[in-house]
Amino acid sequence: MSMIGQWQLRAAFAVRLSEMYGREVPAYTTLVDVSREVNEDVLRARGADAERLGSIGRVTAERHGAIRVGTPRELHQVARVFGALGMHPVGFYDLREAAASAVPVVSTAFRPVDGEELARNPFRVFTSLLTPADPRFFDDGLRARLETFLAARELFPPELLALADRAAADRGLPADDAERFLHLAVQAFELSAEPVDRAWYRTLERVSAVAADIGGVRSTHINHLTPRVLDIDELYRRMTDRGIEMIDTIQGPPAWKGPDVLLRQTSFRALAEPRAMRTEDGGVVSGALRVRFGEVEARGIALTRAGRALYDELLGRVDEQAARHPATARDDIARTVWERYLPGSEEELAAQGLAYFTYRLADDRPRDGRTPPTGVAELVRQGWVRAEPVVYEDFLPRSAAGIFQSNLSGEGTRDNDRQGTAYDADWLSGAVGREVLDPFALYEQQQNRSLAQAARALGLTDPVR
Ligand code: OOG
Ligand code: NI
Repeated sequence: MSMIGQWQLRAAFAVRLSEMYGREVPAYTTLVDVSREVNEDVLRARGADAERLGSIGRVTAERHGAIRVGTPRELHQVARVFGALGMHPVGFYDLREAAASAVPVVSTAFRPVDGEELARNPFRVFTSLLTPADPRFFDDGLRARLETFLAARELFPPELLALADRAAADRGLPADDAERFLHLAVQAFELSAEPVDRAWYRTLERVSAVAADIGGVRSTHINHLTPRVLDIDELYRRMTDRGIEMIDTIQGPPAWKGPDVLLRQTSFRALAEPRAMRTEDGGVVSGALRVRFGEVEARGIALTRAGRALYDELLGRVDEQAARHPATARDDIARTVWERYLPGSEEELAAQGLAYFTYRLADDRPRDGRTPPTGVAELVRQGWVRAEPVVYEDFLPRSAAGIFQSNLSGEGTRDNDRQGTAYDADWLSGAVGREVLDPFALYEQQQNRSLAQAARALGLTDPVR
């Protein structure tokens, strides 16, 4: 029987999850349609340039999902399911610190890590883990109740996990098993019809709407599924024109005339969804919860550590100026700051070591026996190699916190007099049961490999810098 490889499983899972989410949240389908229209228009207007950060095939299929789980055990199971799809945990995000309201989670993103796999299908899932042990949010009593509740539920059936382990070990599954695996995997992320214990949900909601969404129910669900768009400002306008209420801002870098860097995100507001509720006297009534929303994003070039430090510094400057000039639109302030401090071209970003590029031999490189120069910048300038930007595959904690926050119903409560529990990438690696990879190291590897290959092909022995 034919084997379905891991990347095919990943692509099929993304498609089926998208179909399922479209049935559950029809506005998502509108978002996908409008994104496709915008992408087609951008491709027509800009031609090949529109595909500089990914082929239109990749971008059209590209999605990221977001899920939230309650315990390290659940997170480890998630890692097995996504491991089957060739996705690995990358990056550590502490949203407790990035958010002003109560977002008691730490997160990572499961995604493919090598260039070829990303080009085949870049599906990724932002995955958050609840932190019941953080006393700023949960007192001892609530923590104990929450942990007992979480320990008693099962998010992923044993059959799904067994199939996942086989897919990871054999790098794929026979067609029949693949079908069963995909069915069970999508089902695990559907919104459950089981009535929500209203009193318990409310108790958690007073602390944090996110805590209630995670720990107030006996199952998990996809929170949002995000398409990628080539012009997010245009997307925002078109969604608004259709009468869909968007959050106030586009998170991340401002619109400006220089290169797109990192990630810009926005969303339509969380919609009220009907959910059955079990009341205190055991009856079931119909209620509604507002937790799921429709995010959309535009991706730019991956920044180096230095580039990222500059980005964070610029955000700080924008905050400072926005506080001093409350009457000026934040976006205008941001654009001015960007134009002043961020290099306005890919060449400059590369020359200053602020962004990642891969390098390949130019088809029309000199062939007259000349010896190529040894420095990267000169190799590019004299037409020996071409630089191609590396797309940012990860997330931004502050944007993530902003997206969480703008879609929460209440602020929740948080006791800042208490010391928060410290978590880091190492701790999360232990919880996930596999190493949480460093995104910068992955980008750097990709860049260095391409440079080494180009240097070898040109017969250069000196390391190219
Ligand atoms: C995750 C929010 C973060 C993003 O794209 O930054 C996120 C969530 O709401 O669970 O998905
Ligand atoms: Ni998201």
